Amino acid sequence: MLETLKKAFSGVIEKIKMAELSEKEIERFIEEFKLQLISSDVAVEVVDKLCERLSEELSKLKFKRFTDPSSQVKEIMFKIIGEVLPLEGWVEKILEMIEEKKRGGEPFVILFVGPNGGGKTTTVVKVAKFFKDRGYSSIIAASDTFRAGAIEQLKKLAESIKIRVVSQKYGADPAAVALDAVMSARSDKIPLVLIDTAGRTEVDVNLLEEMKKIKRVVKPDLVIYVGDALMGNVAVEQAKRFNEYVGIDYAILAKLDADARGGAALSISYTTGKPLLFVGIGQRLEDIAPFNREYFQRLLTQQ
Ligand SMILES: Nc1nc2c(ncn2[C@@H]2O[C@H](COP(=O)(O)OP(=O)(O)O)[C@@H](O)[C@H]2O)c(=O)[nH]1
Ligand SMILES: [Mg+2]
Repeated sequence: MLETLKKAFSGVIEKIKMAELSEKEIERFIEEFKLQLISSDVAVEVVDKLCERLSEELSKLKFKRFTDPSSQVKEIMFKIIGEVLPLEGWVEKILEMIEEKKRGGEPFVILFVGPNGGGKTTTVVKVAKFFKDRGYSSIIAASDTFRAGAIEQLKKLAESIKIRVVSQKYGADPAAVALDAVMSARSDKIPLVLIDTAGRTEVDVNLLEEMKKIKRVVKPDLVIYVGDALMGNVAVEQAKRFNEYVGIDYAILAKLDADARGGAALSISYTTGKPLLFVGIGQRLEDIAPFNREYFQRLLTQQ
């Protein structure tokens, strides 16, 4: 997972440990770092920002006396990453929001949007399990009424964790299905509604319009983009489009376990201005991780 990104970071740390920090050498390290980030499929604006900040911080370091440069360089790296990828406790914030709505007797509603095959349906059920394990049961709306087999796939996954799915026929209005689910949750006092939606191979205006309509009708508390980490910059661009057209609050990247580059994970927050909430790290329903500081530091430093 994230092998090339790890290499880029450890490369800088290793080299600075071994070298005196002459202006020229710093420049050379940063140039190398830049190329590695680009080959990790990190978005250009994020590459520029990271290199600019690294250069600033390293030139400051030169004037300090230190014994172990590697720990200081490591610290600098995490500091500048934190500037492009705010790694706060987003999940804890959502748990508080769910609790607050629950106290008011209303279900908390999350709309999931994203391309076809990105991992949306699996992620919705993973999120249902994640919150169920923390005491919040949910109802899932089968609002992908477009793709053949979508409703059965969702029901089968949800059944395995004993979560109810509200569905209608294929071709039904996705917004109506979602509203049905919200009404069921309200009358049965279920605190959470998760809306699974359709994607398309191409993220086109029709799909974006459909999502916009569901959002307008259902008025969810949150909209979350789910993309495929393996798609790199394409996933980042898609998230941007969904954000501009529909408006998103968070992003989730599935399939990080299969992603050697890590560019999308590093770029998505900075380019969309929206936090990365979870990452999918496998095909089992427990394979989801809140994307916070501890998790990311562990990812980048473990062998
Ligand atoms: N390795 C891996 N595979 C995943 C992950 N999330 C989803 N998948 C797989 O990706 C494929 C598409 O997922 P699906 O949820 O149907 O995508 P959707 O079309 O966006 O709803 C399925 O085979 C999933 O098992 C993940 O985090 N890691
Ligand atoms: Mg699906």
